[in-house]
Amino acid sequence: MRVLFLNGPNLNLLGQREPDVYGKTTLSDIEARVRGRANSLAATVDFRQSNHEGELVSWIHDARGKFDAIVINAAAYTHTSVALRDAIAGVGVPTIEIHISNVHAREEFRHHSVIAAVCRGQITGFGPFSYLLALEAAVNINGGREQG
Ligand code: CA2
Repeated sequence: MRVLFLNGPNLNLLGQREPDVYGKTTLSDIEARVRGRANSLAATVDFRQSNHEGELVSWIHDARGKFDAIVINAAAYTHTSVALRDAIAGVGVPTIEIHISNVHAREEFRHHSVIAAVCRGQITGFGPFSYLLALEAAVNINGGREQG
């Protein structure tokens, strides 16, 4: 079970700016938690961040045949990127959309996700725990089981 975690623009600033909205946990902290949980689920994880739309598109393309699921926090590109939507739709790897904040409780422009319709589901508003919920969902949709 191989899961590719993709993080979009500005998520490298997590824990350093706007702690009232996004909390004090850094992206590295989140990665460590995901890796810990992945171990007990016998899953392997690749965890990446980019501020560049095209790089995210290329990573989605490259996931074909290498990963069983993609978990993506597309950040602001969630609301704008037809390119990410087309990549997710085209690659055929089940993809889970996640957000740290509850996008539906925020500004109206965050209520619409361009990628939601081509994802298996959306997890939003659980803080860093959204990443762990998505890992569980990724294993579940692939028929995985916890060891032990
Ligand atoms: O809640 C989420 O996970 C978001 O994907 C975060 C995006 C936002 O555009 C989405 O609407 C919801 C923003 C990520 C930027 O993260 C920052 C963290 C610290 C300081 C500044 C930005």
